[in-house]
Amino acid sequence: MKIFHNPLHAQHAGRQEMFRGRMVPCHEVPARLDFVLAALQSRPLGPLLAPAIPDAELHAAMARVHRAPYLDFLAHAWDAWVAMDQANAERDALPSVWPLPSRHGFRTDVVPRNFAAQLGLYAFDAGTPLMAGTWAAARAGAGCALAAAKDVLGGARSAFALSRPPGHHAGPDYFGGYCFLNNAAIAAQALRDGGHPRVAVLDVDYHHGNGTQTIFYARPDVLTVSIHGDPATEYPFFLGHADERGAEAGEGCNLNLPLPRGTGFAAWRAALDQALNAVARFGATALVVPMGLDTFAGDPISGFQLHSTDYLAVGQALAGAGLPTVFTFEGGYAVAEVGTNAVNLLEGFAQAV
Ligand code: SP5
Ligand code: ZN
Repeated sequence: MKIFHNPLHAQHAGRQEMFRGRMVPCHEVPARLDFVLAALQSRPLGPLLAPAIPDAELHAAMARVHRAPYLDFLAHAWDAWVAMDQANAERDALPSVWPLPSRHGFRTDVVPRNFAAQLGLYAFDAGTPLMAGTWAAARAGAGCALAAAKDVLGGARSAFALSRPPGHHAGPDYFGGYCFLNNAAIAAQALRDGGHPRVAVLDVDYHHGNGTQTIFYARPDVLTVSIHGDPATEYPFFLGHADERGAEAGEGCNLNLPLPRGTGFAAWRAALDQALNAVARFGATALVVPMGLDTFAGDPISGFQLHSTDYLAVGQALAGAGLPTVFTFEGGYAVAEVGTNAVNLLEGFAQAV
């Protein structure tokens, strides 16, 4: 399995996120990726590569799942933030005003000139700081996802896009949940565009993959499945319920499997079987796995009870789908264990193939 890693990831390093009225240290830190690299060094799964995708090709792939004004916003966000106030150069950008889209008549069809307002137009939380290197890091990460998809299109059984910031909470035109560009969606769309007629996304992060769901919600050619903490109590709260089944031509092509906080491996594994059955019934010819390791019992912000050895079994079960598979790197905030857990999952997959 080739591993496409993002050499620019550390340019995105948020200091603080807003949590219940105070600023707390960011959970989504550069060390997460370094621990995965360290685990891969002691248990190699394949060559480590830094992808080189031409600008035009990368931009076209991002534009297949994200709207042009949003990509433009991201590309210029840091400069606009500093232009508001030179003192902003020392601060991460975070929104503090939102339009409550589709409620109470607040308008989202007019992009405000005020940049603080633009942050609120394009973000859905105040936990996702944007800084000078965010665009470069996120963009290179999308390149990893695209390179992994191309490798699989070229015949590889699997590939791993090892990048941060993560992606599965980012929607067509919004960021949040530590995510800016939806790497898994970019990979899934690239697999479609490369000739796979039906692609499945099976999201195993603790949090609902709201961005991916929304991007493909009306699409009959991409199945989105997510196993996650019940949004009644867990982030992202406003999407991820079991009754969201897809829309229009995509009716029936979204499956949410919410589980209560405290769920252990036996019940989680049963949900994975349900998810894999749906992937098989759908007739997918390729699979994308947004791989969050925040289902780990030791995760500081999550509530499932998986243990490190369980991830070997998760990888093995995923391999049972028998599909060319792209893995992306999503959550997982027990930093010292995230490398072991990620490599356990990938090794479980590789050894079962
Ligand atoms: C990719 C991913 O896993 N994103 C998760 C985003 C969750 N953001 C909200 C988490 C708030 C937790 N803050 C806990 C502070 C405890 N001191
Ligand atoms: Zn997560």
